[in-house]
Amino acid sequence: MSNKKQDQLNDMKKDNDGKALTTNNGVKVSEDENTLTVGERGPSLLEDFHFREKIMHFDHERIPERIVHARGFGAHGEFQVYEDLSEYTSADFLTQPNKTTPVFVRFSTVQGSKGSPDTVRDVRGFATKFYTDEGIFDLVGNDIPVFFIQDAIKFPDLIHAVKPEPHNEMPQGGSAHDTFWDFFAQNPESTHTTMWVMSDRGIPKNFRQVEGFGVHTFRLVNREGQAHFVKFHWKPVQGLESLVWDEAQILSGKDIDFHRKDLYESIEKGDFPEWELALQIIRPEQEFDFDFDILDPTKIWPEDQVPVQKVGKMTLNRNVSNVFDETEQATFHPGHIVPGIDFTNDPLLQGRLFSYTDTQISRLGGPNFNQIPINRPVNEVHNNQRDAMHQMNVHKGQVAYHKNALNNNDPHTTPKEEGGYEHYQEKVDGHKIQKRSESFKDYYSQPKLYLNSLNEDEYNHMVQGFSFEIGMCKSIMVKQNAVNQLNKVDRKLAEEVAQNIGVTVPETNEEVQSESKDSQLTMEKFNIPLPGHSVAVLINGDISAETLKSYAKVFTANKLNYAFVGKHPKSISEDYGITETFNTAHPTLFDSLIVLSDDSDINPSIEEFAELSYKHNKPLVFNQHAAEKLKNAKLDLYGSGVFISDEPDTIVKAFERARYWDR
Ligand code: HDE
Repeated sequence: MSNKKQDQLNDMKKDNDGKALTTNNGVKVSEDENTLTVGERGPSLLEDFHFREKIMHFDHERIPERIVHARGFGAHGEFQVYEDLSEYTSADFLTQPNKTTPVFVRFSTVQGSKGSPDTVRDVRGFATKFYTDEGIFDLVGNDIPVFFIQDAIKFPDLIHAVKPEPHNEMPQGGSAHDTFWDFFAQNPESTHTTMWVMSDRGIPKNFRQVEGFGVHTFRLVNREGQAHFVKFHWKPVQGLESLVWDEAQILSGKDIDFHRKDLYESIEKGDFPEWELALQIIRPEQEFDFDFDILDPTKIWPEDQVPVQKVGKMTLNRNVSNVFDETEQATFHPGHIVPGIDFTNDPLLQGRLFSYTDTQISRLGGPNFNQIPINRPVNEVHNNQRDAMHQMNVHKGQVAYHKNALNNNDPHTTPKEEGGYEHYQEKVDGHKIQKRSESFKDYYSQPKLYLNSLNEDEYNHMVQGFSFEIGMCKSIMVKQNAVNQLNKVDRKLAEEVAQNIGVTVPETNEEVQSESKDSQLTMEKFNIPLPGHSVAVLINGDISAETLKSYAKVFTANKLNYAFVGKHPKSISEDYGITETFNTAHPTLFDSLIVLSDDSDINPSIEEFAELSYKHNKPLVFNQHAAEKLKNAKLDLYGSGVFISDEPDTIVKAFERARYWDR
């Protein structure tokens, strides 16, 4: 399947097949292994231009990593709107259901550097570039609907606090350290987002199963110039799943590429992840109808109050050809908008509009980064901007200014009725001040709403998250201050965390009084479809090829990924084999476990595998022999989510729940 962006990229792709090796100046090279020297053991000669060029280019291969969101992984895809949304917006990609718009998505972690592990506890970036026929629209969002701060001027402070500490550059990839928790305690607006990060949302199982949120309040503007406030959401068709913290930590060592590998392999296999674009819309006259300020990025619009409408679908169906050329050089910007979409006065959003281009100029070495293939729009670009580093175009003609008569005033402006962008004509009136609006100052009601909306397991995981993270701080003062903040949200939470980390429970109960819940905040509400999950089948002793074949049949029929794991690799039949061994496979790399045994003694590695899978609450299936042999293992053979059966399709039943928290 081709799309406009792919066609454009294909035109720029370089293929070395059958080609002669040349220098960058096109001279054919005859020798690429030995430098030019005087005699076989003599001095090297600088006149070896191929050597000089090869080394010089290599010396400059690295560019600065992103200051935040450095570690990321991207894929191409398509977006299609379900119905014409012209009631709300004039944007062409949102009003034409027949139209397929190419997209490029980059998922990322925030804190860690480019080589940090995927499964750290962190917010995930979810940035989407829509290559629309009216220009590029970037939805530069996260997997958590709120943000730590309300004003962009505090962003450097937040990031300095969460990044590795400057005196020893530790820790890498996480927020479990003093400066982050000091920031948390001293900047109460960070409470809400931090609660989300300490919940299961902070350790997603993969990129395919995260939600996406534009976070800010944007405006949709229709052809008549009428505006509505809007929040953008991505709802994963794959459902939402998280890791267990212990599992996430082990994975950071076992496979630091865990998330990118999952996305890459799913797409390679043709198992394309999908998200539905969803909108929450507030009419202008409702702006002040809520007990929170709709411009405050630390607040959600509870879905029970402002329903979410699913309006379109995005499918990621193509991996990049080259990660540096495409993913690393991609420049997302919340300021890339198209006619029919506009900003609001959210002070965080306004600040972002400055930051992204600015950082991209230093990261990509000049202002012409829009000409890099991945960043080019699919429609034509014409203006009077000229020159600068790495100019890729050859501009014709004498004229590079507006207005002109010499070139018939081209390139010409376009009236708004014909698709020229027009900023929404909001009326503003006020004094210049540096002060946060009073309506932004309720820092605790929504954290409480989030807490009230979690189920018991999710609540317990959050207590563990806080206890681990704050517990890792060295300063007793920081730990105490952090617990004092939690005491403003919820007394029980503060008590439990205080006890776990050995600080004092604050004397007075300062918790915000609210019983409010939102039914859409628990991850439980997501249906988790079976396809795409993985099964490790551990083989003990002699299991017939026929038996394995009958299991493989069930896995294939249910689109489950699987591996037969044994002591040694072994080809069983033409199609089936033991591809993984107890040395290469690990329980954290699979969603579930089946143990098939004959009546020989169980291999100790299988016992360890089963115990860890049990600890991580995964579905387990043992055949009768295996169950007998695992009698002494540290797991409850009759516990929740443990099935004893010789039937291959028991795994389907076992996956009725992706995790059995009630063990
Ligand atoms: Fe970003 N952010 N951000 N951010 N952000 C960057 O831009 C910034 C914020 C987000 O995959 C940087 O090109 C400021 C919120 C994503 O390439 C930088 C503020 C949200 C990505 C920057 C915020 C995001 C970035 C670093 C406070 C969710 C990765 C490299 C006002 C809605 C995009 C770059 C990618 C990247 C600045 C807050 C999401 C420095 C000043 C809120 C997904 O410009």
